[in-house]
This record gives sequence, structure tokens and C-alpha cells, in this order.
Amino acid sequence: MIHTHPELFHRHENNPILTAANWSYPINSVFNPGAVLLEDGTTLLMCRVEDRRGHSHLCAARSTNGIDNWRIDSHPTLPADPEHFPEELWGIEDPRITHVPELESYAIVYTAYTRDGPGIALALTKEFVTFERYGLIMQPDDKDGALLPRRIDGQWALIHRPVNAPGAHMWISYSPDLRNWGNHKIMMQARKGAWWDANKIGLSPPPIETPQGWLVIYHGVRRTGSSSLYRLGLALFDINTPERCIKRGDEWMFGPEESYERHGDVDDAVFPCGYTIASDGDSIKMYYGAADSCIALATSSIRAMLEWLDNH
Ligand code: BMA
Repeated sequence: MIHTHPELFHRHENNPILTAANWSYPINSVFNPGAVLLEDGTTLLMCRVEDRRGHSHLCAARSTNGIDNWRIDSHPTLPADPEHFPEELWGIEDPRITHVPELESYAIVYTAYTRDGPGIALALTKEFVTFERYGLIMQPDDKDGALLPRRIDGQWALIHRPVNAPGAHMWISYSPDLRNWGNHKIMMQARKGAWWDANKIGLSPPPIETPQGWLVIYHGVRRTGSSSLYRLGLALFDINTPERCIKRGDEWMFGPEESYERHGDVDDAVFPCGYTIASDGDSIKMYYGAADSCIALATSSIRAMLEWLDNH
């Protein structure tokens, strides 16, 4: 495809890198993966897998290079558990994974699809085999949550996106124990009118810690006459006061262009929930769901993202 604009993220030539055909059990689609680089250098994706009832669970896929030769669990790695957690009645979706050194664990913040809409749930794991489930930590209607990797002023911090009548904005809340959340602050509002990020925005992957601040990839949802367009923008937040926005890009930096992003179960959606950063501390692999049907990869650099924010 010939681009009329400079590209910040570059799509991988193997895209889409994972589809339902890669699974050993029957599924409908696989998309919106959380991602981590394990200590041994393995890339682990927690993929959102939609089964053939329409309910989602999470399934781990591991690869040495983060591009191909994925080893995929032969069964759901983290299934919904409606027996113990009735909030997971209609499945679990869109995991964002944060490594939390203080807990010597990974925190998986995901969407629990409750009878009353989506809410935010938390599970901790050390090895992506066994999970300590905390259940729902934010009631519906709320999604697009991620935990910051360390406490801010002694408190854990969770970014999330409650939906209210006037719009859907990014909020941050604080907790002493990961269970009781308060001190709710608005972090960034959707714009209005014709903007690409009018009315509804949400965090995409967990924030990236940089010397300049928390670098955030967020999605904006533009309602059109026929459907919705999911695109990605950038913003930077203060390291010690993460609800304080320092910079926000005007233009989107990534949107549906290729056919696998434009056409699928949900047309015109690119939806990353995770990334890995190479040992150079700069090269970034962003993993995203494309058209709610498959998983794709695009690469960039943190330095280029910060420069882009300065120029846009
Ligand atoms: C959002 C989320 C995502 C999904 C996207 C496009 O609201 O539910 O899981 O990929 O819509 O359908």
C-alpha cells in the first residue's frame, strides 16, 4: 500500500501473524492480545479467543522471536469462571498485562462481560499457568483497564474507562491493596465534534514508562453513518501524577488501512492490548487485534513516538 502520510508504526510483512486457523481447537476468532517479554526472552501473548458461542476466553501463545513459530496452548489458558465469578457470565476479553516487580507477578487486567455490561477484573500470575483471581475490581460499565507497574505515592494505580451518558473518558483510580479503589480522577477526555477521538476514547496497551513521562497509546472511536472507526493516538502523562496530561497528539497515528484491518467480524478496527520492548529499551513491537478477527504486528521505536508527539 502507498501511504500519503509518514508511517510511525510499520506493519510486519507476515501480517496477520495469528488467525483462528492456528488454533488446535475450534474457535471463531482471535484478537486483542496482551503481551509480555518473559525473562528468558520468550514473547507471550495472552490472546482473546472468541469461541463459537460468541463468548471469549484467554489463551497463551509463545514465540522465541515474537513473530512466528507460535506455540499455542491446546486449551483455554484462562477461561471465564462464571461459577465462582458470576460477573464472567458472558466471557472475558481484552487483557492488559503489567509486570509488577513488588508482587513478583504479572497483573492481568481484563474485561469481564457481566449480565449488566463489561466490568474490570484482575488476576495475578507468575508463569501464565496458574492464576490468582481477584474478580471484579470496577463495576460495569467499565473497560480498557491496566495497572501501573509500581505504586504512586504508596498507592496502586489503575487506568480505566467508565462509560457515562455524556461520553467515555479515561480515568485513573488508586488503591492500597488492589481490591478497594478510590481517589478517582479523570485522566483524559474524549474530544467533541468532528475529531477522530470524539465522544469515546480508552487506553489501549498499558502505559510505557519513559524519562519524559508515561507514554500512552489510546484508541478513539469515530462513529460514522454506517459503523465505527477504531484508530490510535498518543499522549504523555506526568510520571509522579499520572492523571496530569503533558502532551496529546492531534492526529491519529495508526488506523485501519490493510484489508485484514478493514474487513472482519467488526470492520475498521485496530485494537492493541500489548507490546514488547527490546533489550535496547527503544524498539517496540505492538500486537493488535485487526477487525476483531485476527492478530497483527507493527513495529516502531519509543524515541520516534516521543518525537511524533512533539511534532503533532
Ligand atoms: C471495543 C472493545 C474491543 C473491540 C472493539 C471493536 O469496544 O469491545 O474488544 O475490539 O470494540 O469491536
